[in-house]
Amino acid sequence: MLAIKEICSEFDIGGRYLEERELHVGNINRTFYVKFERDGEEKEYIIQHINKNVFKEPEKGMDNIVRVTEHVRGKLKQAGISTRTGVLRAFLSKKTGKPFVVDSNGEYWRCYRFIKNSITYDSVEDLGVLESAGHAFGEFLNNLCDFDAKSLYTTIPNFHNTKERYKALHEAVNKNPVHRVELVEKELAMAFEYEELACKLQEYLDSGKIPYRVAHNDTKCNNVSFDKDTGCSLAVLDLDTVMPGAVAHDFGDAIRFIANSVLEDDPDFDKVSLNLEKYQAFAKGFITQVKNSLTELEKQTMNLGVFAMTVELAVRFLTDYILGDVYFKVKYLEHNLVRTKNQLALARDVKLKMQTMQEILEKYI
Ligand code: GN1
Ligand code: MG
Repeated sequence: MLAIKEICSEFDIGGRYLEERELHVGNINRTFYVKFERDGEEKEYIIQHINKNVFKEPEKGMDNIVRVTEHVRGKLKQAGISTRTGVLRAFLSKKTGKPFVVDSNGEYWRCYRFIKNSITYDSVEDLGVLESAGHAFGEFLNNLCDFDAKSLYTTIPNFHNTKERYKALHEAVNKNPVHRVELVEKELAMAFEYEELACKLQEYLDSGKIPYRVAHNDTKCNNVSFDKDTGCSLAVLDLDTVMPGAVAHDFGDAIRFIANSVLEDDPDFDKVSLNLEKYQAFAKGFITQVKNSLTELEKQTMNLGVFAMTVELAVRFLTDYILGDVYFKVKYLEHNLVRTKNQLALARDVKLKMQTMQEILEKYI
């Protein structure tokens, strides 16, 4: 891999390089924080290596990101909100004028302005911060509600198509390339037990009963940046998967991550549960932002989204475990299996709490 300093020199950012450090965030791309100095001022940037194994056509993906961030920037300006902190800005290559650089190995890199004094959290305990995260994702969708979803390039086909995710699991089981199927019989049985309910949201989408809209599609709380001092949300990050999707996918993915009592890869499965206080805080921030643009049925399917996304992640982690860890970054041998068990435990709890979740949601709908 090329030196980050050299990659930086290809972008139109200028100044004197001071330091870099890798940020170990996300399961797909590699991310680096870089500091420069210009005219006596510190300038901070994020350099990201785009995983081509996952994002097959980085140029088209970057085109999505530029169009979407421009749209959001316009909305923020209208509302008098700072565009320096409220939305990502991608820098251009000095040579090509494109929002990415291709290195001599054919690898793709992008460069964003690092949002000053910002921080991201892998887990959040403070209910105010959780509400703010909900607000951020809800507002992001709201700002894009007049953006033509169909005009976006689909960076990963069938990304949240739960039925297709099950198909991929079946295929992995049949292939069994690294002889792990025999180790996961219990998990497979549980995943298949949940299949019908987990695929219901997809059926609503397939039959047109609920619409495809512009969705973020990866609403983990570490994909929002917060002001270090005030705890207020600033911008939504990680825009590679912004493409047509269901609002319930975004709500569900956020809840399965943020309202789990433990991290998604915590091996203490007895501690896994859906924390209803956290659920309520996020839901309040999110739903109050999006409710005016949702149809009745969409409102009724939000919690189905929580179940579907939790099961879908279990299915994706399990598929990857069976295939020999080819997609998600893993830190140890059983990492994907631990993630699977964690998400299955969460799905069980979500199913038990559906009714209570709906009662909470009604307050904000
Ligand atoms: C990946 O890269 P990161 O951590 O933001 C994945 C999400 C999963 C998540 C699980 C493009 O997101 O779909 O929910 O891991 N992103 C992609 O932690 O597959
Ligand atoms: Mg991320």
